[in-house]
Amino acid sequence: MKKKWWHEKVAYQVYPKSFRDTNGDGIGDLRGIIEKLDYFKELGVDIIWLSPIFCSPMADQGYDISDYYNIDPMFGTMEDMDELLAEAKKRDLHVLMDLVVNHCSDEHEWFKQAMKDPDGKYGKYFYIEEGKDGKVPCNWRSYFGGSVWEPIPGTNKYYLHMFHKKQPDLNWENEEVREEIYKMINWWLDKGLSGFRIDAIINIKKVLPFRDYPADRDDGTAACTVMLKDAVGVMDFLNEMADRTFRPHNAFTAGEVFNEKKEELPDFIGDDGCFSTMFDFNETVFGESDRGWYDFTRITPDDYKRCCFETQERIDDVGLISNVIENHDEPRGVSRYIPEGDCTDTSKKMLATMSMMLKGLPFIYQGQELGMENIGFNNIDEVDDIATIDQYHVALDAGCSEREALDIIAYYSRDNARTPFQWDESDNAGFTSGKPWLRVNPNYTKINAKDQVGRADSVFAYYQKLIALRKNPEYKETIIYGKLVPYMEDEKNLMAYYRKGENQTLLVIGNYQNESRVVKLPASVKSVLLNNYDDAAISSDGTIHLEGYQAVVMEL
Ligand code: TEU
Ligand code: CA
Repeated sequence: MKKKWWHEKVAYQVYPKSFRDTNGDGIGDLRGIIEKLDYFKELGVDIIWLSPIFCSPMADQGYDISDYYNIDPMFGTMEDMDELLAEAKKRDLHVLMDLVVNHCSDEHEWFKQAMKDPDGKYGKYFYIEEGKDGKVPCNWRSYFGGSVWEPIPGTNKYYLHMFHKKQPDLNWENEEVREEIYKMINWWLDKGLSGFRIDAIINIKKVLPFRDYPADRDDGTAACTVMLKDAVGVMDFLNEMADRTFRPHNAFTAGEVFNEKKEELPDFIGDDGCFSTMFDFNETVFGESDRGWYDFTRITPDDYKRCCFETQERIDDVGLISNVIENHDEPRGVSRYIPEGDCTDTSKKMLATMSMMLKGLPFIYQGQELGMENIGFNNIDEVDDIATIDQYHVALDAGCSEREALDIIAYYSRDNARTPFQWDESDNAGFTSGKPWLRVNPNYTKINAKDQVGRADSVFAYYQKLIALRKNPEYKETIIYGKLVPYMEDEKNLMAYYRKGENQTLLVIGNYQNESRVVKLPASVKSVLLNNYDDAAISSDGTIHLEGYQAVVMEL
């Protein structure tokens, strides 16, 4: 793998709407981010990814863009964006924006023109199909439920939306569309962006002509993802885009790729791949079922371990993987991957160690560094997210009670990650002086940045140490071969792996349970580099006594 400027860096995802509000409208804004750039430096991160801040009706929280060339007034102005880029550059922070080009908003000018003349120039910017015998063109189900086809009033035609009906898919088969997209990407890169996180990009290649797939639900629909296995040629689009935009700018790109085929990995993230990195979603998609969240299998510590290692071994040296514990599409990781009732600062630090020391580029999601947790829901009216509301109804339709349905969405909803950032113990956690757009987690008086920054035993301080260790010149060359310590592989609730370099071998070990245990070490210990307890009881007989949820990084 060739070294690039982003290797050994650590990235941080900002969800602007929930990060910090400076004008009292209850919505986070760019000025709120500008004022906190030193917070990112104090944590030790290098790359900042901003979830979308372009003009948008916010049907899907900004992932429905109505103007790619302007900042939505709710977040601020283009001058604010220019100031953010300039202030970030002064601090050697790289800024990424979110590239959402599988679809745009139905309020984008292109789509408005298309609806006026579905057969005209702009109609060809989208997928517009005639119905079959008065029915939709095919039985695919949107990511957010219901058909992917929306009727065009006054015609027997429909337009395609893999996501919400206010997110019409752009027709990537149309070269004019691709040219429009490349022009926009270059415009932003020329403004000084370091790159992009690339949204839902695996969906841009459709199986044509559109056809039904065997239904996986009683309503006769099939998950739209089912077509991905038959969609051939996405790499042609991605390489063309990279050649026309990313590569000439040496831009950093993080692809949001799901369902990729193993043989495609070099094309995605290899030395000559179209992206700099892609995310490990193995732990995220574990236990999924097309029938809905009510039918999912919840992940255990051993599942988590296996998912992490399967990715590490699959990626091996092909390219750079990006490891996440959570993001804006997922629940809070500490509430998901730590067994119920065991969620403490100690176990949060253990989880952070297990993920952050893996080979790859860590993306920390806002609040993860504080150990922010799921919020829970008393009723569906507390939920804003379209995906969660859909899954709530899917659970009820499947026969779940109201309480069961609320418990299911409380565990999986991405609104858990979108509650306002918890800055301090003042009203609304210091996020806003107004009414927050989404409920603040009531635990903000106990979990907030003001309490943790500067406190040596806080989760925040532990993340600082983890990031510093990853960057420590003495150890940053250690790369994991992705192998468990062989005789520990089948030990229940024990996660242990090597990081090996030319001259060092590190052992990363986590006791993923409340009960303490004694573990035989594979070699003698030169030094303990990180520990979420005050000390590590290493005995002369070559064993270590691990307390509940103890994590230790040692040099062997
Ligand atoms: O998510 C794309 C995606 O693959 C979905 O499965 C997503 O994980 C799901 O909608 C979560 O319930 C991207 C963005 O990250 C997501 O926020 C957007 O909703 C989606 O694309 C549409 O732009
Ligand atoms: Ca605001």
